[in-house]
Amino acid sequence: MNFSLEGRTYVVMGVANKRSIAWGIARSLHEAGARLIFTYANERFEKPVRDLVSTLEGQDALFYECDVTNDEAVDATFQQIGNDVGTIHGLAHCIAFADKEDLKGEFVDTSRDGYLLSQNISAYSLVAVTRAAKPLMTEGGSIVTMTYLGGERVVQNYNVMGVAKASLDASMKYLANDLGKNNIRVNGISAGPIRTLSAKGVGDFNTVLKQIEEKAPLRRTVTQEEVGDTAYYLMSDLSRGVTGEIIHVDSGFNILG
Ligand code: NDP
Ligand code: N5H
Repeated sequence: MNFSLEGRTYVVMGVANKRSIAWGIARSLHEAGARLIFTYANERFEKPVRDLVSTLEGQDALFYECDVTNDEAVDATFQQIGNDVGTIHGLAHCIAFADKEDLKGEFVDTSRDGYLLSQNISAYSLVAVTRAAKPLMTEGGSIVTMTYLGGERVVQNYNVMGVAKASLDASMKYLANDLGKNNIRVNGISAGPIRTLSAKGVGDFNTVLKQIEEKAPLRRTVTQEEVGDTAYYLMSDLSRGVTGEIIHVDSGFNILG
């Protein structure tokens, strides 16, 4: 069995900066020998992403702008990727967004627009990119999305994002069922709290981190590298019998009552 990712190509969506979980995934896949393709929401993120990727020795990466709220942009991006590289072997979807106002107070106050915005970017986008990537995955492959415990149970302040992650988790399972016959696996990684740009400025993040350090079985928070290595497992043939699954990389916090 060959666990190297040499000769394989993976699309990584959602690198904002060096703290991004997507960047942890990119580094793990790079270490395993994969060729990487990066997408970002807006052209102003191209330079920072290119600068980061230039630190990956010998990586012959490609870069594309792709706002996941725009179906034409998603389709055009994957068509272009197909023209440029032909076959891809997987995709890491590390994208979420909600209005800051909806990440505090009571969920009952969520507006229709705020609810739909978070569903659009954080959940439906997985369906859109999976559909667009499928024709390029001619040798089978693996799609990985990022989720959080707040989609399984109520976590204070996560609110509208919790409902979006519940949608994302269910979408992941329906996609896994559809694409299994094409030998494409679809799985989620449920990460414990990690300080990233998205997490910055959201209510009580320090309290959440402290709670993990005090209560989680491993008594520490997790890192982008640990999530990255689980993504490597899910992309590799080590996980060839695993689909429709959510793996918690959270120091075991989710088992607590
Ligand atoms: P980052 O802020 O680093 O990444 C979030 C990414 O979402 C950004 O790269 C941003 O792109 C992208 N994004 C937002 N809107 C769009 C859009 N319309 N089109 C394309 N991309 C978009 O944060 P994280 O690394 O923390 O987040 C990655 C994933 O991990 C998310 O799904 C998050 O919910 C999940 N997660 C995070 C946890 C944590 O504690 N940090 C815990 C569990 C799950 P751009 O910068 O180009 O705008
Ligand atoms: C219980 C918690 C803490 C409270 C809730 C946090 C939810 C965070 C997720 C969303 C995706 C954050 C978000 O959309 C922030 C934006 O409103 C503002 N930020 C931005 O626009 C920045 C610049 C860009 C890069 O961000 C995005 N997303 O595009 C949850 C935490 C313990 C765990 C956590 C932080 C989970 C998660 O899903 O990220």
